[in-house]
Amino acid sequence: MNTLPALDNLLHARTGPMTTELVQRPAAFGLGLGRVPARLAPVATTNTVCGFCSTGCSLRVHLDAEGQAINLSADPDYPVNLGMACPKGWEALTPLAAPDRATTPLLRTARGAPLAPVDWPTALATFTDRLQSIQRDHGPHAIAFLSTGQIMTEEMALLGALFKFGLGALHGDSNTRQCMATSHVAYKQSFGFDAPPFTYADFEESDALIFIGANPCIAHPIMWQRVMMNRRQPEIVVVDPRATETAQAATLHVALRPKSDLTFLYGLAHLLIARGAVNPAFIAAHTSNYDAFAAFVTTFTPAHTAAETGISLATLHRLVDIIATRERVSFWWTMGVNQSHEATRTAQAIINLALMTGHIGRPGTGANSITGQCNAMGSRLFGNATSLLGGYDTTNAAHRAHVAATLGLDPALIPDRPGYAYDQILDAIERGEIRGLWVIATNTAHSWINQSRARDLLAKLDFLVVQDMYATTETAQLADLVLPAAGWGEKEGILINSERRLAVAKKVSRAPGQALSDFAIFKLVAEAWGCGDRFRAWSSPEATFQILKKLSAGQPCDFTGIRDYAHLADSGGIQWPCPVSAVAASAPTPTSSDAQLSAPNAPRPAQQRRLFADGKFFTPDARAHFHFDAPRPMPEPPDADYPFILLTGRGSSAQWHTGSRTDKSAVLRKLAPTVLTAEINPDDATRLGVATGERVTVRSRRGTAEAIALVTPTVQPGQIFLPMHFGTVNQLTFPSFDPHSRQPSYKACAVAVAPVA
Ligand SMILES: Nc1nc2c(c(=O)[nH]1)N[C@H]1C(S)=C(S)[C@@H](COP(=O)(O)OP(=O)(O)OC[C@H]3O[C@@H](n4cnc5c(=O)[nH]c(N)nc54)[C@H](O)[C@@H]3O)O[C@H]1N2
Ligand SMILES: Nc1nc2c(c(=O)[nH]1)N[C@H]1C(S)=C(S)[C@@H](COP(=O)(O)OP(=O)(O)OC[C@H]3O[C@@H](n4cnc5c(=O)[nH]c(N)nc54)[C@H](O)[C@@H]3O)O[C@H]1N2
Ligand code: SF4
Ligand SMILES: [Mo]
Repeated sequence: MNTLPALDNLLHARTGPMTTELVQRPAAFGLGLGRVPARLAPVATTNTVCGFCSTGCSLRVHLDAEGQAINLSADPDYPVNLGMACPKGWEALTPLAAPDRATTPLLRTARGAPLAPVDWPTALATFTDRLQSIQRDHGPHAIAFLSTGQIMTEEMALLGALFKFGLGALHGDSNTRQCMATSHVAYKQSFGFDAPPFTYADFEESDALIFIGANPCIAHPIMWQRVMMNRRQPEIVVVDPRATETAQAATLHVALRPKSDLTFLYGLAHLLIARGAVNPAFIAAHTSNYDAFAAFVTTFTPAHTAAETGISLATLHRLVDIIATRERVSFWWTMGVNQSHEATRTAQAIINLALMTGHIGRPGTGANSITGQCNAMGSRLFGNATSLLGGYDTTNAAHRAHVAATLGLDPALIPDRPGYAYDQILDAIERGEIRGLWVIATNTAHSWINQSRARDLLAKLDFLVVQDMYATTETAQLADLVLPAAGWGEKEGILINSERRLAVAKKVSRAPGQALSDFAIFKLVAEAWGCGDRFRAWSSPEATFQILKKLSAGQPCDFTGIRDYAHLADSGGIQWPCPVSAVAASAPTPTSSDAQLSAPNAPRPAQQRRLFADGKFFTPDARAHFHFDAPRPMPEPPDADYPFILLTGRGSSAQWHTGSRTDKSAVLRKLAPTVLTAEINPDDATRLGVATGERVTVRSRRGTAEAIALVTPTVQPGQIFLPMHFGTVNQLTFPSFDPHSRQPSYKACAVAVAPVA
């Protein structure tokens, strides 16, 4: 084992310069900084991309003489956020300084013993000894990992490659399964590649924007700002059981019954066909299977659709009018669609509407899945979970050979089948098949569905490693070994936003104590494990970026035209695809002072690019395919004992998921309730004798949560809304999954509500 020299280098490197491109711009610091003590006066500024949501806003971080971040402001020159940021972005530096950061590795030496600090060599030796002994006793596939859409692309690629091609294991998945798996599968089947087609300019260029199961006011506030900048007097339609902040700002709110979306969308298709509001030329030239789809939707009559969804005929006709008459119609969806027992077909029903009307490939159109986490797109392309690095097919021998050759590896090292999905990994733990688990940048013991079982299974493991910024997360508290990770702002790499834009996140702060970047930890594991030679070329994040670039060559996501990090930084980020021809065709741009340091005269591709302008899709016949299936009933409908449907989702723009980062900011804590709040309709509240501010229990067949009632007409009678940011919420949720994407259906289960006596 040859870890020590590498470790020395890594720890030493932490004391070096924070960023390689400190740009002197003293004149820029007059604004926004207030009274900064002289010793903290910024001497430089650098641009980075936000590490919370998938919008991918650019932030200008102001640095002291040592290159440490002092504070930040929103970047006015970036094509995504145009000088805006939401509260999480403005507060992005605060969670880095939290007192509960993991600053050394922590080890539990016996069951029930507390976690105690150990040094890195001990942590690495324990990691390899325990996981290798599990593999010896139970086979190579008895260990698994669960990772994230919140680390750098280079980090997720290295993890996936290390685990499968180095540690010789098969099963690894990420929280992207909870989030974007449905979009991934839906696009892949319909378009031939996981390719969200839009660019953010489409928010401004649409005549009608139809949001389905999406609440961008809260979850993607800066995308919503872009909608507000639309000057075409657009219709804004929100399809959501709740009158969300977004629905309240819409021109039409379609408050359908939870999980009736598939019927609703087929009903719209039926009406569009009946009205002759389809685009036969587009269908004939660019799609397949339309006739079967048209025949299938004949039974989705307006009367049937209205009865199943609770939507009036007048509303159905008004919406069909909008789609039929507006020139540029765009469809947008998020978790209200992706988290469902029939999610993939629902997403494809949206895609089908865009295809049959030809609303795709033109400005202001598209069947557009909005991503969730800052790098969900990176994990979809390079997580090495469902598909092989770079979107290749792991079951295809030619693809495996190509990836192996690009990486300089023996093809035999590349597994010929995908590993288990998240839920299947947990099932395998239950069976005793998987006994060691490595959890990276996700908080399973809060965010996974049906928590009691999830926690029982984590406790059943022989060895649980958690690699996180904080030792206090629910999952870290259950770990046998905690590896302290640097977070966003303390390391560098590429994040890919919802519109496929690659951008560089920079190191602007030193990680605390002995915390290391995930990249560095993966490299150390490779050395400790004895497979470091296979990853020699992955010597730094930027060297890894060059490897990923090679893997992208010739794929729909080809970004070989991006020269390096400096090129990206100078270009306002770059959307894929960006093959060499995309930049060769464009003129050199005037260089900014950033560029003069390292990327003189690198040509920029156009800043806003959408896919499918030529009507050619990524399927073998270049046609988009219509997919459909009959709707199925909700797996756990309400009944006499559990009469309410529980909806869950984002509570406020200040709260991020399980709160491990956002709860550390006093500013963000002031912007949202700090206790679990249950939103309930006034009719139900009156019937139950509950008033706002009073305590209620929300009970399902799996658990009970206590909450404070918030009586509001924004939820329909018979429904309850709980924000996901509180640990008890997933005690209640019912574990059902979409059969194609295996994404959990977090947003529908049966509960009972009662006042606390
Ligand atoms: N502030 C903040 N922003 C975030 C996040 C965060 O935690 N906090 N997380 C990020 C991530 S990872 C994600 S994935 C996105 C999620 O972004 P969104 O999907 O927009 O957020 P959610 O609140 O989960 O769900 C959206 C809506 O789906 C509705 N819904 C529930 N059931 C149904 C149904 O059956 N049909 C329809 N049509 N709608 C339904 C809910 O009422 C809810 O308003 O947000 C990202 N942005
Ligand atoms: N009921 C219900 N449950 C849901 C949802 C819902 O709508 N309803 N939504 C689901 C969705 S869409 C999602 S995406 C998931 C999110 O669920 P999680 O992924 O579990 O949520 P986070 O709180 O974002 O957890 C990320 C963890 O990574 C750590 N971390 C942050 N940055 C780094 C880093 O750079 N390195 C390392 N090693 N660690 C880091 C953080 O401290 C945190 O502990 O929740 C899902 N769960
Ligand atoms: S909208 Fe998303 S990317 Fe932009 S500042 Fe807020 S959290 Fe960050
Ligand atoms: Mo998500």
